[in-house]
Amino acid sequence: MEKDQIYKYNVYIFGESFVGKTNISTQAEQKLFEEKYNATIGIDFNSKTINYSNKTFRICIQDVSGQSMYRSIVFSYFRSAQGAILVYDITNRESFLKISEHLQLCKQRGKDDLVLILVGNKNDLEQNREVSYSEGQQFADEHNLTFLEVSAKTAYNIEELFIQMIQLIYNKANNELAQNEGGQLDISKKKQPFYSSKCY
Ligand SMILES: Nc1nc2c(ncn2[C@@H]2O[C@H](COP(=O)(O)OP(=O)(O)O)[C@@H](O)[C@H]2O)c(=O)[nH]1
Ligand SMILES: [Mg+2]
Repeated sequence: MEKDQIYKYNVYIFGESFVGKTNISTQAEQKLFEEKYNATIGIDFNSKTINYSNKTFRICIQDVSGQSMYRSIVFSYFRSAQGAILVYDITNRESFLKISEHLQLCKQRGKDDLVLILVGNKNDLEQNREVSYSEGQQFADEHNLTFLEVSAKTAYNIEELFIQMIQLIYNKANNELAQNEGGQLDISKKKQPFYSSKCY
């Protein structure tokens, strides 16, 4: 029975323009990388299906344009999202410094138990690195975020990123269920509620 069930999660990608948000989501979905820059207008949607631990998960990835004029549209939907990925570019210190603003917006506008992952992208460009791995890790530790460096170009850690996301969301939902019922956590016996039935 469980095999037929699909767990659907909405995940947003935030970060400054040019950090690689669009390429992370297209690499995840279609294994595509685009050298040429195309500015995202509004929001792009991609979805990624992952089979993990005998279950099927579908992540709807909402790729948000950096332009702030779109933020109000974005945030009207954001409240129901289960996860957010905060992306900076390891070759651009400015983009790293801006992460705290994106994080603040997520904390203000997202649901209380939103799963947050900090991502340093373009890890293939070691020679141009401006943000060390340990700086990223330290920021993540301070704010209680999961941290990964990835490359949308080589696909390094892209699959890992989305697997970690579904694990974190799935475990959180099951923990909450266990707590609400005052019982002990036993994932095999818990039924997880379905979230939204479609990508927006
Ligand atoms: N070398 C390298 N370039 C990347 C990577 N990810 C994105 N880019 C390039 O960075 C630019 C901006 O990427 P894009 O995904 O459009 O950024 P967005 O504005 O955050 O959506 C494009 O020219 C991409 O080809 C990466 O992992 N490595
Ligand atoms: Mg984009």
